[in-house]
Amino acid sequence: MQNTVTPTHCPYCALQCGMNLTPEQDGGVTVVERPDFPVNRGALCGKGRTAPAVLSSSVRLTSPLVRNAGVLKPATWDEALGRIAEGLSRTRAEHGPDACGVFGGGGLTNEKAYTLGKFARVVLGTSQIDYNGRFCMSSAAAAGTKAFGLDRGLPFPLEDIPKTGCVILVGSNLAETMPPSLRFFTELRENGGTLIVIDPRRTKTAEQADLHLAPRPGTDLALALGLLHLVVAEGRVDEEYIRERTTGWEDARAAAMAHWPEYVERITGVHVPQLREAVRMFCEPEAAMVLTARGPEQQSKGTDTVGAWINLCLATGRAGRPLSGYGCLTGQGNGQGGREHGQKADQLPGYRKLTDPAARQHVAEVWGVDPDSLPGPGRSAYELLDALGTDIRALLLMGSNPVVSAPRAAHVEERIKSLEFLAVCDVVLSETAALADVVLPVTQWAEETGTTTNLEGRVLLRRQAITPPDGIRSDLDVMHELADRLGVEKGFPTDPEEVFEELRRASAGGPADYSGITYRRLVEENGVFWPCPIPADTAAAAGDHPGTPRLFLDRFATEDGRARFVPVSHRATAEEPDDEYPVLLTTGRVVAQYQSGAQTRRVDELNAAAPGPFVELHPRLAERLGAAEGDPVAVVSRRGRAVAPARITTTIRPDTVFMPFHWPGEGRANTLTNPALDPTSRMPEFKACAVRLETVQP
Ligand SMILES: Nc1nc2c(c(=O)[nH]1)N[C@H]1C(S)=C(S)[C@@H](COP(=O)(O)OP(=O)(O)OC[C@H]3O[C@@H](n4cnc5c(=O)[nH]c(N)nc54)[C@H](O)[C@@H]3O)O[C@H]1N2
Ligand SMILES: Nc1nc2c(c(=O)[nH]1)N[C@H]1C(S)=C(S)[C@@H](COP(=O)(O)OP(=O)(O)OC[C@H]3O[C@@H](n4cnc5c(=O)[nH]c(N)nc54)[C@H](O)[C@@H]3O)O[C@H]1N2
Ligand code: SF4
Ligand SMILES: [Mo]
Repeated sequence: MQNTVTPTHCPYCALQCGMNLTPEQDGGVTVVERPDFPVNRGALCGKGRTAPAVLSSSVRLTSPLVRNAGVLKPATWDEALGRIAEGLSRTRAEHGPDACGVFGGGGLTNEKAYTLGKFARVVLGTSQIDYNGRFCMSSAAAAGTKAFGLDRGLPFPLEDIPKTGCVILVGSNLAETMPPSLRFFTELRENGGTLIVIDPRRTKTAEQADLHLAPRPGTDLALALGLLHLVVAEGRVDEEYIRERTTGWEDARAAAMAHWPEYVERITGVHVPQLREAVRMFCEPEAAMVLTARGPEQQSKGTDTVGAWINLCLATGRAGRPLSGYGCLTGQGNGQGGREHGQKADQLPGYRKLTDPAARQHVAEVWGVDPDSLPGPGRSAYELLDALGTDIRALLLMGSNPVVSAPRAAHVEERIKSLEFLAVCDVVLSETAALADVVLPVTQWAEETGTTTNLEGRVLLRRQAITPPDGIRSDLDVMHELADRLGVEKGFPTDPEEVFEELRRASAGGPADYSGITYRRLVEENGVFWPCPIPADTAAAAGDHPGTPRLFLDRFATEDGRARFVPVSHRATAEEPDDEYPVLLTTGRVVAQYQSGAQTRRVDELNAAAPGPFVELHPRLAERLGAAEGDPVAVVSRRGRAVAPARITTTIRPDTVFMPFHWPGEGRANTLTNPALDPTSRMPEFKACAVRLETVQP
């Protein structure tokens, strides 16, 4: 491995930028440009560029830790694994398998996510598994499945974006959250296309737009319905497309017609002429796209909201046609693959349903177990965290830091503390790992091999470039060892390619079919888009199917091949402002920190750029409050109180404040957020809750 360049991918977001790694004398790696990967063509954001800093032993865990007399202390692997096996088996014996919970992450490779789901169902026999992707794109996934019969973030490659006529970006700040992807939108505008951005804040992304609409947080559903109303009123409906490729238009149309532009203006704060302008820009060109991200999705009505945007695409004939369609910009490194292979409460590998008898039969056969032994669906992420310490007494957590990232975080933290047993696998001592009884230090991206599936549905191979430090093992090793100690000796390989070979078989015939993909193809072809089945012709071998960069061009993945309109109507957020809590809080990200910050808060360059939390507010609101730039401001909700310095800017609506969620402690945004759940996706309302502001003596 010495002195060779290893082409691989970034450990962070769903863009999965390509990068080359060269080994250093001291055992580390340097990131160098990798121009041959089409998504980023060599460009990287600061997080990707500095990712090797988290490999250095000074910031990471280097030994297992076991809690003794209340204190976490270094221990041998044997002792640490033994304690976990004992904690889980005792809980299971005393309280049944569902008293053991498992919590995963959308940053885990496909191999890990697959193995974690199998571990929960086969080794522990528990139904109680879910993961942080529930907090991420689950509303878009639910809406996509309803409308198209299939959920793949983008149904087309990013390279289609510059060639379409208009893109509506709903609640995405990709200039900060996926910086290299901005290029596609710049090229779109250079080619004469237009960009509409919908965000309560005039973000770096909104600055690039031809039209920026700034609705009140939590009102995107009304906005989309208002646009559809205008599409109908202005005679811009594609009747022929609706007849040939969809069902359910009449009901959806009737629901939209109840949303008059003036009514929508009152709800959203977006003026009618702007709504008309958006409709004109979206409908005039031959092709157009709607892309959503967390803004409209992380709402207690996220599924309906995305459904309304899909309705707009369907009514105008802008789905399943070249250069047109609806897509969701998935967030985490393996946000797409992580939701396909069985760490979600209701899923089996290949994006199969846990409640489908044929799916259970197929997967049980691959796993060599009785289908009846597989548990049914469990709780969603927040509901699982909320049940800790009561129904769920022991938890194995891998790839998430809910103490910082879960809604109503003080309550979740208290639930985690009330567990009888907590085991965490991580690369650093995250705020959640610090509460564990056992912490296991695991290998990272550059030290191990595995596949991820990026936001385009492109399956990629991340390759090992360096040897991990002594004393560290991979998540796959951990699950192998635990399975063994819990009496399941076979079926948990430690070699990622061996796991992938099994995943191929488990996914075969499912919606997310990976059976035609091999590690070799991933190297040779720079990634393969799923579905990629082995062709039915038995003479054909893996490798004959080209993969599917573009979905739905001939038919949708529903039984009749037609897309389904969903009749949806506006409803308020779970918590509207009132006299006591008169301001809306929304939350999100800054460019230099990643998620709960567990990794990026350990990188000096990133901390220098984004040292801590802040409360973004409009000068009018700041004046009423009597706060000046940099003054500490308390933000108080029904869940709790957070304090952070004021950042005063005219780029935010005067009725709204914004906080990034990357930090623990006093400035933790999630102390405030509302865990009101979407009824379908079980997504919490991260993007809108009622707060009041108070000044604080510095
Ligand atoms: N730097 C950085 N990049 C990241 C991440 C990170 O933590 N840091 N995380 C990755 C992950 S997992 C994800 S999911 C993605 C998320 O990527 P984005 O969705 O782009 O990120 P957010 O900042 O959560 O939200 C986007 C925008 O939604 C706006 N918004 C807030 N409320 C509303 C609303 O009610 N309606 C509308 N329309 N907009 C609203 C916010 O003002 C914000 O600008 O980023 C990925 N990339
Ligand atoms: N208020 C508010 N809250 C939010 C959001 C928001 O917009 N607003 N967004 C939500 C969204 S979209 C998301 S995706 C979540 C994300 O929030 P989290 O789930 O907390 O995500 P991370 O901070 O990425 O946590 C990943 C953890 O796993 C560790 N890790 C990384 N790689 C590996 C690995 O390979 N194996 C193991 N075992 N560990 C690993 C990291 O060090 C880190 O501690 O936050 C959600 N929370
Ligand atoms: S945009 Fe995402 S994938 Fe690309 S370098 Fe930055 S964090 Fe990594
Ligand atoms: Mo996410």
